[in-house]
Amino acid sequence: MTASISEKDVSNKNVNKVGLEKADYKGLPTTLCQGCGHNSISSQIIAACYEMSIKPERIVKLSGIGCSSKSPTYFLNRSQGFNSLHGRMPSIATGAVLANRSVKAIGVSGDGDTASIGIGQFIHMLRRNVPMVYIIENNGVYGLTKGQFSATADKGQVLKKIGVNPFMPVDVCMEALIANCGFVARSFAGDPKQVKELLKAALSFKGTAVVDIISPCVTFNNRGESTKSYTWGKAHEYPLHDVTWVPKRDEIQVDYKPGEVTEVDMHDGSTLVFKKLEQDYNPRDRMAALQMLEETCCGGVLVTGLIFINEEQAPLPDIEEMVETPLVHLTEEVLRPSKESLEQVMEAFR
Ligand SMILES: Cc1ncc(C[n+]2csc(CCOP(=O)(O)OP(=O)(O)O)c2C)c(N)n1
Ligand code: SF4
Ligand SMILES: [Mg+2]
Repeated sequence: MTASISEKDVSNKNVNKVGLEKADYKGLPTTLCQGCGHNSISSQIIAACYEMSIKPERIVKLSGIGCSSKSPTYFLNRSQGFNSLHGRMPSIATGAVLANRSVKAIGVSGDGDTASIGIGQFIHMLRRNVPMVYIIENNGVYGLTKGQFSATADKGQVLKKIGVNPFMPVDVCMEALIANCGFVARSFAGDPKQVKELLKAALSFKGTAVVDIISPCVTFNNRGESTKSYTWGKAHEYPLHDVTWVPKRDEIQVDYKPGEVTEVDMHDGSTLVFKKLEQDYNPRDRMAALQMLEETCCGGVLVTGLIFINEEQAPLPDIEEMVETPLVHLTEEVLRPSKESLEQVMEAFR
């Protein structure tokens, strides 16, 4: 049993604002291949939740099927979790966040789980704005079933035992933008600092936050010419900005020249600070985001960062006017309709 805040030494610098150490955010030892990008993403989920002082018990972990979907076992041991069916995680997530508005949902999916079998569920989750962080651990293959091409594999890519992929890839960020998603980001498992800051921003967001992370499969898809490999990603990563998440209690220390920094206030009172890099990119301009993805999709670069943000859209529980109290805590008296309202309902069917 982990010690509570009162039992811990408050002078311990390793303890966060809710009295927990980083080790309290860990999961079971991984059974994934050594060097798999998915492991490095799990480490950044642990770091982000610890640094944000989120109580692990407030998080629900959701996944589908795949190596990526196994990974929730390897972080946040103290959270609830549901490892669902291949491509069907969004349905389970929708039910969970409607039934209990007090939980934060983190979904981990794969490119097969999301862009192949799960593409329909993915799109409908986005148009409903289901409040959750939706991570796609994107390696271009079905890792768990031994490396077949997924729907995000590059056209013309060659894999030794599989052959040539004749089909155009699905770009999950572009799909998210088209479906009106209010938070679309892309990162690379080989860039852990950026992954962590984007995850913190996603956790501060009120609706669906899609984080597409290129996550190399070292066993089936890590040859230098693959756009989902470590070598290619490291050589071609093109960050749009330096992104830093600042908690609401910290004052923002702006040490950049005016005009070089953009700030975005998040729903939980935290702030996102963008330092422009080479180009003048505005993550609030949806059409510019689409154009940028279109122009760079086959351009030999891996564009990373926050691609689009729009905090104005209502999330699903607001649209459905769900009560704040988790449904499980509603008493029978509250749930039972009055005689009059029942009669009104019956009348509507006559
Ligand atoms: C309905 C159904 N169809 C097919 C499968 C077989 N299957 C299991 S995992 C998987 C693909 C996983 O690929 P991805 O989501 O990219 O995850 P990765 O293993 O690459 O992380 C498939 C096709 C299944 N489990 N269920
Ligand atoms: S097969 Fe690929 S995706 Fe699966 S654990 Fe190994 S490296 Fe990771
Ligand atoms: Mg995959």
